[in-house]
Amino acid sequence: MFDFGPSYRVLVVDDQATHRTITRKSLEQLGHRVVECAVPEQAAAVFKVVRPDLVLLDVEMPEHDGYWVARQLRAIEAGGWTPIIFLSSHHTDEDIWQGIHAGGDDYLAKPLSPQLLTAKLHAVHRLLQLRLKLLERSEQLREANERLAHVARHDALTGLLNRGGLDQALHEALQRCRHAGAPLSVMLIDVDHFKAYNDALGHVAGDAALRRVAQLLRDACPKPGDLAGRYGGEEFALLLPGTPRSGAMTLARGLLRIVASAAIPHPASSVGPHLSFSGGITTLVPDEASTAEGVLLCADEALYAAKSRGRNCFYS
Ligand code: GH3
Ligand code: MG
Ligand code: MG
Ligand code: MG
Ligand code: MG
Repeated sequence: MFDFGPSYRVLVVDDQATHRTITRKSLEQLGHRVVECAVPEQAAAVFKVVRPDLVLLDVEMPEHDGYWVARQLRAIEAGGWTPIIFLSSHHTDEDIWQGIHAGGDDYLAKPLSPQLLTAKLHAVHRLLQLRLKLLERSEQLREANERLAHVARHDALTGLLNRGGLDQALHEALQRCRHAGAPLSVMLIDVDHFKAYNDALGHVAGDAALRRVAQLLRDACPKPGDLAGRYGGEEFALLLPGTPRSGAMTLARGLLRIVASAAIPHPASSVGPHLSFSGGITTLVPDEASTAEGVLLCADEALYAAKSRGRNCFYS
């Protein structure tokens, strides 16, 4: 005899009690669990509740035949697959053709031979194992794709959105704000005298400082929908959909306070003893002519103005 591993839940649909009993006994002897259904019109409802591993289906039944039931079951599954095996005393080539055409996987003769049933269950078992493996693989692939998509849009050092992720988010924010007639504020933030920081303390300390700044910016994003990203090098960007100029200015003052109170020592800054940054802000209610490039250019010009005004400040 074959080793089937787990026992299966088998749905037996047959209008005749004697036939159901014979089939049930054969299956139970092989260690499987059986749910019986005597009425073809109820088979679909029972199937949904029981979620069987296998269906054994009589062909000749009153009102609706087994082919009709098979079509009902196949319609429920939507991409899933539960093996359906017909059991009938009629098994001409035409009967078998109809059964397979209706969605059945196999067609056996009544009275059921236990040896044949065992062999067919073995074949079904192999297919179910294969199906499980395929499902596992596709789930692994889906997860790998998700991880890849995340890595592609995020910066490895800080975990913030990277340039590509920011560009996409900015395009989407522009569209959403244009449709809603809402303002969009964008900040470009650049760490002050960061080359000197690296020169004084080394690149490892520089990396750690960038991670600290990233964390401060992430924590400072007050609203859901606000996004922080690393634009490149020691430059960061905040996208603030729905935030008007006044709100962006308030946030900017908050950011300057936050980075000051973080008090990250910067021994080579002309601004003071601690690390600081400068920012450029642009706010618009986007229209058809608004582009991501145009918005970033405005924010960059404002950033340049903040640098010119002595750093550790924002310009709008
Ligand atoms: P400014 O105040 O005008 O912005 O001066 P700055 O020195 O910050 O600007 P500059 O563009 O001259 O230098 C930027 C520095 O940022 C140079 C570069 O080595 C450093 N940098 C960029 N990316 C990284 C990084 O991933 N890690 C570290 N440690 N340093 C980085
Ligand atoms: Mg019958
Ligand atoms: Mg019959
Ligand atoms: Mg820079
Ligand atoms: Mg800089």
